[in-house]
Amino acid sequence: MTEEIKNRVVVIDDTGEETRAKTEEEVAKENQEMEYAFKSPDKNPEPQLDPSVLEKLKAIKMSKEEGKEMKAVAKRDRSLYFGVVGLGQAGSRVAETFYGLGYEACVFNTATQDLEHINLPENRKVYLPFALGGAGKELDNGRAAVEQNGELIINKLNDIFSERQDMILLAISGGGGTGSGGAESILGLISSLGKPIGVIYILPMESEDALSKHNSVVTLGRLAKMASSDVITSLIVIDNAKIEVIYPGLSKADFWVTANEAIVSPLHIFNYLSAQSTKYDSLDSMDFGRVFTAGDCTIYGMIEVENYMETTAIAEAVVENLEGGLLADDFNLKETRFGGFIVVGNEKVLSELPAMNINYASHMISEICNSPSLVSGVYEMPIEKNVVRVYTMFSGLGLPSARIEALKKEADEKMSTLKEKEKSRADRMAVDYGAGTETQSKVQEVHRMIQQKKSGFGQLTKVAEKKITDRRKR
Ligand SMILES: Nc1nc2c(ncn2[C@@H]2O[C@H](COP(=O)(O)OP(=O)(O)OP(=O)(O)O)[C@@H](O)[C@H]2O)c(=O)[nH]1
Ligand SMILES: [Mg+2]
Repeated sequence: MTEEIKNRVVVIDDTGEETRAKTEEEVAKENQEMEYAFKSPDKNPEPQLDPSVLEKLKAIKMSKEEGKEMKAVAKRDRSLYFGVVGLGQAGSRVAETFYGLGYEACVFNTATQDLEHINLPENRKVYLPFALGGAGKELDNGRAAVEQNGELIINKLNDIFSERQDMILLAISGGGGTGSGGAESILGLISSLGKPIGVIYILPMESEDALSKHNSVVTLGRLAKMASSDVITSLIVIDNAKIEVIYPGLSKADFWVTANEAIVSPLHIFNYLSAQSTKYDSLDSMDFGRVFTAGDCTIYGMIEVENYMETTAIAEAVVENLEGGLLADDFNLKETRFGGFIVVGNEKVLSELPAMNINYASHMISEICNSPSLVSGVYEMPIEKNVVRVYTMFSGLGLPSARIEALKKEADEKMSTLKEKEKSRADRMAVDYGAGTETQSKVQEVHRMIQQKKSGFGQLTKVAEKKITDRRKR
C-alpha cells in the first residue's frame, strides 16, 4: 500500500480534489517524449487541439472561478474588516473589546502595568518605553513616546494587519497623555498603511479633573483638522459623561466594561448586519460603507422600545430618545450628510410588528437629521426580550460646539483656580534674599528653573529620553 503511494504522482487541484494519478514510469516516459519533442520540433508538428474540448475546459475554469468568488462573498461575515489600534489605557480596552468580536487588533501603551490587564495575546500588546512609565497626562509626553518608538509601532502594524483589513480604527481617550498626546503621531504612522482611517475618540466624564478636560479639547481640535483635511475618514466622538447618564449607578469596574460595550456594539451591529441577508428591508454593505465613511464627525447609538405594537411608539421613542441614546451630545443632527438606522428584533417581534410602525419612525428620523439620504434595514436577531431596538448612525457632522465650550470653560476655571493656589502657595513660600530688600517668590524661581530646563518632571523625562535613545543605539 505504502509502496504504491510512493510510486505514484498525484495531482491535486486547488480545491483539494485529486484529479490524476500516474506511476513514476509513466511520468518518466512522458518526460522523455517531451524532451525529444523540444529537441526536434520539425518532427513533431504542433498538435491540433480540439475546440470542443477547449470550450469545455473554459467552462469548467469559469464555473470554478465563479464558485471561488461566491465562496469569498459568503465567507465575508461583516461589511468592513476593521483593524483596530488602541493607544493608551482607554484605547487599549476598546481595542480589546473589538478583538473579542473577531477584529484584528493591537495596542500600545507607555505603562506596562496597564497592558498586563488587557486581554489580548502578548504579541499584540506593545510597551512603548518612555520615562518612568505612563505619560502622566502630559500631551507632550504622549507625542514623544510615540515618536521615539516609531519603528517599533510601524513594525507591529505591518505585522498584525494585512490586505484583509479594509479600514483601520484608532481608539484613544482625550483625557490622558499617551493616547491623546500620541494621537497625531500615531495617525501619521498608521496612514503609511494606505488604508482609510477612523478614530474613536473618548471625551472625559463629568467628574474628571481640569487637565483631562483641557487635554481632550486640545486633541479634539487637532483631530478635527485632520478630519476636515481627510487624513481621518471618520471621527467618532464618544462622551463618557453621556455614557454615565445612559448607564447610571454602575461601579467603576463595571462602568468601563459597560461603556466599552456600548461604544463597540452599535458599530459592530451595523457592520455585521449589513453583511447578512434579511427577509425584511436590507441596509447593505454599500449603504453602511457610505454612512460610515461620509467624513467629519460620526455618532451612533441605540434606543429600545417595549410597546412597539402601538402604531407610533417607535416614532415617539425616536423623537424623545434618539438624541438621548446617542453616545455624545450637542451635535447638530441637521448637519447629517449620511444617516442610517437598523431596526432589530427577535423572530416573534418582527413577525407581528406592523410595517407602518417602522414607517412612522423612519419619517421622524429623517426629519430629525434632515437628511435626504437616509438608509435603513430591518433584521432579525436572537434577542431574549420582546423589544425593538433601533440603532442609528449619523455622519458628516460638525463638532459638538456646546460640549466643547463647556469642557473648555470647566477646564479653564479649574486650571485658573489651580494657578491661583499655586501662586498663593508660592507667595507663602517666598524666599527672602539678602537683608529683606529683595524677595523672590518660589514661582519666579520655578520659572527660572524651567528656563534652564531643570524642572522636576521635565528633567525626569529628559533623562529617561536620553537613556532610551542610548539603549536603542547600542
Ligand atoms: N470609555 C472608556 N474610557 C476610559 C477607559 N479607561 C479610561 N477612560 C477615560 O480615559 C481618560 C484617561 O485616559 P487613559 O486612556 O487612561 O490615559 P492614557 O492614554 O493611558 O494616558 P496616561 O495614563 O496619561 O499615560 C479618562 O477620561 C477616562 O475617563 C475605558 O476603559 N473606557
Ligand atoms: Mg495610562
